This record gives sequence, C-alpha cells and structure tokens, in this order.
Amino acid sequence: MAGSAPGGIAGPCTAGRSNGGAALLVKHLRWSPRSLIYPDEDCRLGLICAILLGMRATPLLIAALLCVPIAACGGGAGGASDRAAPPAPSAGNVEASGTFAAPPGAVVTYDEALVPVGATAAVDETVAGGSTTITLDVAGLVPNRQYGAHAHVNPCGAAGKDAGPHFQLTRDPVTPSVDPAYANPRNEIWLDVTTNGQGAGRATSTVAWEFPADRRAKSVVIHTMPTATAPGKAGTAGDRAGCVTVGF
Ligand SMILES: [Cu+2]
Repeated sequence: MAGSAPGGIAGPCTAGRSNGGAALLVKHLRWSPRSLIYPDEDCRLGLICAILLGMRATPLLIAALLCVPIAACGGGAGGASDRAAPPAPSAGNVEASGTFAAPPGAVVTYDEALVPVGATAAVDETVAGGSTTITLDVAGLVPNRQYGAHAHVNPCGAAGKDAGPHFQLTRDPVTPSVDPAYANPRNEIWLDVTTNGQGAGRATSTVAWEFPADRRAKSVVIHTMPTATAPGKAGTAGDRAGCVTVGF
C-alpha cells in the first residue's frame, strides 16, 4: 500500500518540477491505473500534485494533469466496489486457537497418534449478509491424511463424546442423525480437512444462515475419517480424535 505521508506527496512533485513537463505527465499517467485501485490515496496525491505543478506548467499541461486524476477519481467509485476487500462482518469474527494437549482443556486430543500433542488448530468465523463462513486451520497433524471435522453443540470435554452431536440448523427428529436430509453440509458445518506433506491443512465452510442467538455450536471436533454422506451413515466420520472449543 502506498504511503500517504507528506514526504510521499512532496517527492514525486519535487522530482517532476526538476525533470520537466513531459516527465510530470508520464508520472501522473503512470499513477492513474493505480488510482482506480486506490482512489483515495492516489487521487489525493494526483490532485495536490496537479495544483502544485500547475503553477509552473503550461496551460495545456495543467489541463492534462487535472484531467488524469479527476478521471481516476471518477472511475474510483466503480473501482472501489470491485475491490476484493471482504465485506464488513455483521456479527464480528470469532477466533479460537490453541495447541492440542491431553484433556481437560479447550484444545484437546483423544488420539495422540492422529492428533499429536503439540499440533495446533485455529477456527475463524465470519458472519456477513446472513451467511456464516467458518475456517479451520490445522498444523502438526499426520501428513497427507484426510480428517473429518464438524461444528458440534457442546464444548470439548474429557472424552470425545462430551462435545455432543453435530450442530444442525434444522434438527433431525431422529438421533443419532444419519439422514442426509439433515446430516449434510448445508444444515451442518462440515470442515473435513486434508493435510499436506507437512501435516498442515485448511478447510472452509460457508452456510446460508447464522447461528440462532439462543442455540450456537460450541466446538469443532476432528474425526479419524472423512465424513460419510450415504443414507444411514451421513455425517459419521469415525472416532473423535481431537476437539477445539470455540465461542461461536
Ligand atoms: Cu463431528
């Protein structure tokens, strides 16, 4: 990101004055594409420079220098909406992270072969526009391996089962829920992750809803196997190998 300190403004303007009108125009033309991306900073720079330089330049150059930054500012309005900046979350981000250790704790392993003590996990939640995106990052797990993972209804406990069932937006009247109509990644939050050669991995899930205020997930459980989807097994992913308590 370009600096906008006074020194940064004076620099290009000063250089322009000493190098002549053609160099000034080239410098400003060079800036204009960037101004589409960073309209606030560069439009300000361009306008200030145009005014300063105009005092020493020919009328034609004044016109050219004024047109370039003004056009950039005009385009900036559209350009700003095309920027890749993430939308402002409506309910904040939740972050939980820690190092796996034997229970009790907030980040625990129940299977030290698959989730070694010292491995790490981080969970981020972003709520925006009525949808929820949750990201699970892990490191220090077994390399090149698939793990199932989901948001569960209870915090992590001394045993894997303490985290309870998967969080479901629409609750299956039958438990345990193995019906794909309920046990699916649109009604639950699935974060199955495949580790790389170093044992690190990332999974992201976006669902088209927000947690109800009175009923939220409280953990992410890491399972020994990828999540099944077939009727009668949907949502199952083997034993619970680790758990991260998350204040969703
Ligand atoms: Cu699970």
